This record gives sequence, C-alpha cells and structure tokens, in this order.
Amino acid sequence: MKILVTGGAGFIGSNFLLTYVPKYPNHTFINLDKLTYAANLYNLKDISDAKNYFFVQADIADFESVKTVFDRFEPDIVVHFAAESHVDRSILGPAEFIKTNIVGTFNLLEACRFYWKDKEDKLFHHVSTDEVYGSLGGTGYFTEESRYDPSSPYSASKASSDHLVRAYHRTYGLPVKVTNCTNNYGPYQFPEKLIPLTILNALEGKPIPIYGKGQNVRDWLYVKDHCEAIWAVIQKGRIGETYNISGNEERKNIDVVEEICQILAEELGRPVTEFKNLITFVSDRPGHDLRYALDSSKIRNELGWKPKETFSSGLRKTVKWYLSNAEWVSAVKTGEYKRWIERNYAGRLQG
Ligand code: NAD
Ligand code: TDX
Repeated sequence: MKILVTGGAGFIGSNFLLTYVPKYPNHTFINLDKLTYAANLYNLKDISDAKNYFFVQADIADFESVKTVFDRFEPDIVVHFAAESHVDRSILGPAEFIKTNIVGTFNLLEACRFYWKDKEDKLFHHVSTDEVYGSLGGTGYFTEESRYDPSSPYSASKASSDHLVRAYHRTYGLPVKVTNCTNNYGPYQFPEKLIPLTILNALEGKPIPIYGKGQNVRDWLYVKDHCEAIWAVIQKGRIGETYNISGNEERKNIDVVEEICQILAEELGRPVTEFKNLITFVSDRPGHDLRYALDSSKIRNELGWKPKETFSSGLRKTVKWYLSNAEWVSAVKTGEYKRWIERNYAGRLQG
C-alpha cells in the first residue's frame, strides 16, 4: 500500500509516522507537508532515511501541487492530518484556516475523485476534532449522531471539511472514513497548546496563563492512543462511517495545570508552590467552549480499540519528554514562536 500522510511533520502526524513507518516496511509512506510554523522535520529524524518513507513539501491549498504528488506517488490511502490547528490563531486570523482546512481538504478529495477511477482498496481517512459538535454543559456526551455546532473559525473550518468528506462519499462513492477526536497531548506538541505551554512556562519561571476562571473542561487523549485508534479505523472501520475517539479523561483546565505543577515538582525535587505561584488568570478566549466530551463506545465496541494511557500516566510521560528534549524545545521556540506568544498574550495578561 502507498499511504499519503498529509501534515506528517506536525504533532499528531509525526507521532503517526514514527510509529507506523518502522512497523510496516512493506507499506510506502509519503509525507506531504507545507512546513508551516507548526511543522518540524527534526521530529522525523529517526525515519528520514527509511526506504519506505518519502517527504514532499507541498501546500494542499494548491491543487497543482496536490496533483503533482498524486502523479508521482499514486497513493492508495490518504490519511489527512494537515490543518491549521490552533483555535486562538483562528480567532486572530481565520483566512489560513479557510484555505488549508476547507480548500485544502476539497483539493485532496478532488484529486482522489479523479485519480481513483478504480476505488478497490482505496481510502480517504479524514482526521477531525470533537470541536465540530460545539460546547456541552456540565453533563452528557456527544455521539457520532450529534448535531454540528462549531464555535470558532477553526472548528467551523473543520466542520466544513467533515461535511465535504461525507458529501464526496454520498455523491461520488469515494471510500472515506472520518474520525473525530478529543484533545491530544504528548511528545512533539507545539508549545502554543495548553499542556506544552504550561510545562515550558513553568520551567522558565514565566506566568502560566489560564483563560477565564480555568473551569473549561477538555477530554484528554495521549497522542499515541489517538494514532492507534486511527490505524484501527483504517484497518477495520466501515467505509462511510464516522468514529468518535476519546480517552474519557475529562479535566478542568485549572486541574490540568495544577497536575503539571505537581509532576514537575516531583520530577525536579522542587516545591510545588514554585510552579503554582506562576498561575495567572487572563482574559477569556472569545466563544470559549465550556466542555467537550465524546461518547467513544462505537470505536471501542466495534473495533476493540481502547487507550493504553490514563491521563496521569500519559501526562507524566509527556512532562518527562519535554524535560529530556531541551534541544527540540529550543529549536521550536524560534522568532516566529516568540512573536506569536507576544501577540496572543499581550492584551490578555493585563485583562
Ligand atoms: P499541527 O498544527 O501540529 O500540525 C499540522 C501540520 O499540517 C503541520 O505539519 C503543518 O505544516 C501542516 N500543514 C498546515 N497547513 C498545510 C497546508 N496548507 N498544506 C500542507 N500541510 C499543511 O496539528 P496537529 O495537532 O498535529 O493536528 C493534526 C490534525 O488532527 C488536524 O487536522 C487537527 O484538526 C486534528 N486534531 C487535533 C487534535 C489536537 O488536540 N491536536 C485533536 C483532534 C483532532
Ligand atoms: O494559554 C492557554 N491557556 C488556557 O487556559 C491556552 C493555550 C489554552 N487555554 C485553555 C483553552 C482551552 O479550554 O486550555 C484549553 C485547551 O486549549 P488548547 O490547548 O488551545 O486546545 P483546544 O482549544 O481545546 O483545541 C485542541 O483540541 C482540539 C487542539 O488545539 C485542536 O486542534 C483540537 O481540534
């Protein structure tokens, strides 16, 4: 099989390739990535010389580039991770989210429609998010049947891409599968997201920003468990179906941050107050969804998938990974990263 992985130099795509390229030497993996600020080819150094791995720098929002990749590699399976993925960035500048997440997905679907005349053994696997369902109150779970109700430009663009994927199945018979996953964390996550940002700010003695009162709830999943769920759906999931993926590990943001402080204190043998004193409540994210939680019984019952990590075990692994990968951390904290942090938090810290 020739497997085209889009966005393979990002957080989840890197973890996916690092797991499956060595595991399946008879499959060819092609990583198509634009290399935006969120990408890091250094993540993939352990597989970059593998005979079954190729990298192509290309923009999915440019149809000609996508066609060139399809001409050259003739993929059988597309695993579509590539996206603009950060909610705060989508609030400050939505245009790239429309281009990459909507137009980019459309271009990939068009390429599949034209190149896959024979649909036997072909698959378009679309990686999406729980955010498409919108916000929950204190109770209940979203299922695969829940109504879409996105709140941010990011989640609206992902919702749009999900609809396009399903429309290509219904209209053109394109073999597709969709997975919607809860918040991921783990190695190689860009430190604009809550967990790596908290770890790195705590280590540097900088304020740890919590939006609003820190009462918003996210359902956390260790990234390797997400990759295994995607692989299970690729192998055994039904064509045309959607599968929700979640760890059933709901936490308030304030509790996540305090748990990180506790782990850091234990790992470094320092007083927990040294880290907790850095917690700073800042102005809230506009349209901030209160709670996400998914019912993932479909993938668990139908495909036998379940996560290996609990939130506690995965979070400790993650903290240890950031502690022992200082070189990676300093490499990603480039000038662009510093400018982003200034833009995003300048107004908030006074708020
Ligand atoms: P990320 O931001 O870390 O990585 C995205 C990757 O896509 C980067 O390597 C980037 O260079 C690439 N990319 C962006 N625009 C591109 C373009 N126009 N053409 C080609 N490549 C482009 O994102 P992530 O956290 O790894 O998320 C991957 C996917 O999983 C996304 O589709 C996201 O919506 C989804 N998802 C993420 C989470 C999460 O918690 N991170 C949860 C559920 C679903
Ligand atoms: O500095 C911060 N302070 C803070 O309180 C940051 C960056 C975030 N937060 C809050 C906002 C959210 O309630 O923490 C929570 C998690 O925020 P993010 O890490 O930005 O993730 P989220 O907005 O929940 O979206 C993530 O999960 C779903 C990914 O970024 C998406 O790509 C994915 O679809």
